[in-house]
Parts: sequence; C-alpha cells; structure tokens
Amino acid sequence: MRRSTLTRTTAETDITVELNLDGTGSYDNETGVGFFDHMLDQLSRHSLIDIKVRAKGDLHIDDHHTVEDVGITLGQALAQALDDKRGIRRYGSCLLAMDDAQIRCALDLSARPFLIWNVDFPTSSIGTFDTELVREFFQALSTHGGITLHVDALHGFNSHHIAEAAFKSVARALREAVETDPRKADAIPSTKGAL
Ligand SMILES: [Mn+2]
Repeated sequence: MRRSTLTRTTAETDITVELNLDGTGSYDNETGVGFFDHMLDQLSRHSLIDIKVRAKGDLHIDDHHTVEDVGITLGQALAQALDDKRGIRRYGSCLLAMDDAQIRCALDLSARPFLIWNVDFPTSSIGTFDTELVREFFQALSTHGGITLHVDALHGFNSHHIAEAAFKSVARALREAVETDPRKADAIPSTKGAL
C-alpha cells in the first residue's frame, strides 16, 4: 500500500502527516494557519493524494516554523510512501492558469533535491500570512521529499491567486509523477536501477 503516517516533534512544532498516494484527493488539514490549510487542501484535491495534517506550532512567534516543518514532514511522508518508487511515472509537469496568475511546474521525483523558484509576490502578506513562507514550504518539501522542483510564475498580479496557482500547479505535476505507469508497473524508472 502506498501510504504513510509520520510524526515529527521538535521544541517548535509537533506535526503528524498521513498520506495515501492512491487516494481520491480527500483532505483534512489543521495547522492553525488558515491560509496554509487552504493551500494544503488544494495540494490534496489536485494531486488526488489523500492528505491529513495535524500541526501544533509556536504560532505565538509567527507562522514560519509551522509552515516549514509541515513541508519537512510532508516531504518525508511522501518519500516514505513512494518507497523504492517502483512503477511510478517519476516526472510531472503542469501549466496552470488561475484568473490573472499562470504558474508552470516541472518536477522529478529524483531523490536529488533542487528548487528553482521564480515566483514573486506583489504584496508581503495575504491576510496575515507572510508570502515568503510559500517558498519556505516548497524548499522544505523539495529537500525532504527528494524532489527536483521547478516553479515559475509567468504572470499574475494578485498574491492569493499566485500562491494558490503555485500549489495547484505543483499538485497537478505531483499527481502525474506519483501515478503508476501501467506499461512499466514493475520497474524502477531509472537506467541506474535505483532512485
Ligand atoms: Mn483561494
């Protein structure tokens, strides 16, 4: 079964993530950061990966540790659920439009973390949410999920739309990459024989 449950506890955050790669996009995310919950819901809905996140973080300081550590734990849970990556498509991409925003994502579940992030936000916050944290989340997801992740904003003028389109674009690309390729369901998709 391509599922995982992972708990990560530090002095700053206490996080549990449950994933089912072969899900239906059902989600149940409570981090104490409303906008971030909305983004995690998008990640699940558009990747069709079932995601449940429970996070208790030091929000009296700010949202930073909570958002970053959810990225770390989600990345680790993803890597664990993918196991040896047998049968997956490995690569995914998406060009996604949302109103004014257009975001391009290309990713490789390579076990070689690398983030290319060309996304600028016209405002420093979305409500009370710091827009810098969007990059922090994807940096943590890339590093701990072993993902080569490229995200480029082609245009957009509304920060909420830009952030949401980024999550949706990554979700769509992730859906493709984690899917089983029926033509090669028994093999690890690398000429090296390992990923
Ligand atoms: Mn929205």
